[in-house]
Amino acid sequence: MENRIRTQWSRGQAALSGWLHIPSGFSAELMGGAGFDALTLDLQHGLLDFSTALGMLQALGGSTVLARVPWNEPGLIMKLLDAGVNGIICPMINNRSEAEAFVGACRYPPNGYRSFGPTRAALLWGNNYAQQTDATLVKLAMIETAEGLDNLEEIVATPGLDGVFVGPNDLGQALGLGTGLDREEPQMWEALERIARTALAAGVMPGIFCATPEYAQRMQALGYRFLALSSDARLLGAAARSLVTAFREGGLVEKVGGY
Ligand code: 3PY
Ligand code: MG
Repeated sequence: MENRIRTQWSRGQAALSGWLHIPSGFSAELMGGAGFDALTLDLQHGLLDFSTALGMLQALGGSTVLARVPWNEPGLIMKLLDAGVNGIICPMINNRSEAEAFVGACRYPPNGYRSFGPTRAALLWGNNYAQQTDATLVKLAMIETAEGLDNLEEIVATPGLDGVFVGPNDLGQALGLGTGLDREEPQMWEALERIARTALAAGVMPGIFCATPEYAQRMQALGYRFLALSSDARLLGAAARSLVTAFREGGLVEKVGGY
C-alpha cells in the first residue's frame, strides 16, 4: 500500500501533514480533503481515544494516516497499527533503548516484537500485510527532551527508525526557553539545525511541528522532510475568532497559528 510520506521522500521532497485534535469523523473528512500528503491522529494531546481514532481512520478513506501515541507504550502502538495506520509518532524518546523499544513495537520478529493480528490493516493491505510493513510503515521518534537531544546521534542510528520529529513546545521547555511554536531563539535554532543535519547524515528524515506555512517553508529549507502544520482545532478556533472580529471591529483577520 502506498505511503504518501515515503513517496514524497523518494522524490527528495517534504511531506506535509495535517494534525487532528478534534474527535470527529466529519472534521477528519474535512481535513482529509484539504490536500495534505498525510494526516496525523494525535492521541497524545488531541481529544481522541482509540475508538474515536478508529472512526476517524475509517472516515479518512485512502489517506496516509499516522498516529501520535500518548507514550512509548507497545500495547496502544500495536492496536493502532492493527487498525491500519501507516505509521507512528512516539513522544519523548530519550535514548537508544527507548527508541529500540518503540521501533520494536512496530516491527514483527525477528526485527521487533510486534504481535501478529492486523485485523483492519490486512483488510486494507491484503494478506501479505506483514511482509509490507517494514518498507511501508513510518516510525518517527520525537526529540523534545534535553536527554533526547544529548543522545541524538545514538537515537538516529536505531535500526528501522525512519525519522525524528521535533516538538518545539517540549524541546523549548527542556532547554529552559519555555513553550511556543515557530521558534527563533538562537539556542533553539542551533538545536534545530543540529537535529536536521544529524538525522540526514544518518539517513533518517527530520520532522517538526510548525504553526505557519512560512515557518514550515523555512524548516523545509533547513532540511526538514516531515512538516506537521497547525491543527484542526487551532484552524477552527482561529477562523471563528477572525469572523467574529471582522464583524465587530471591521476586517481584522487573525493569523492562524499552531496547536
Ligand atoms: C511539542 O511542541 O512539544 C509537540 O509535541 C508538538 O506536537
Ligand atoms: Mg511535545
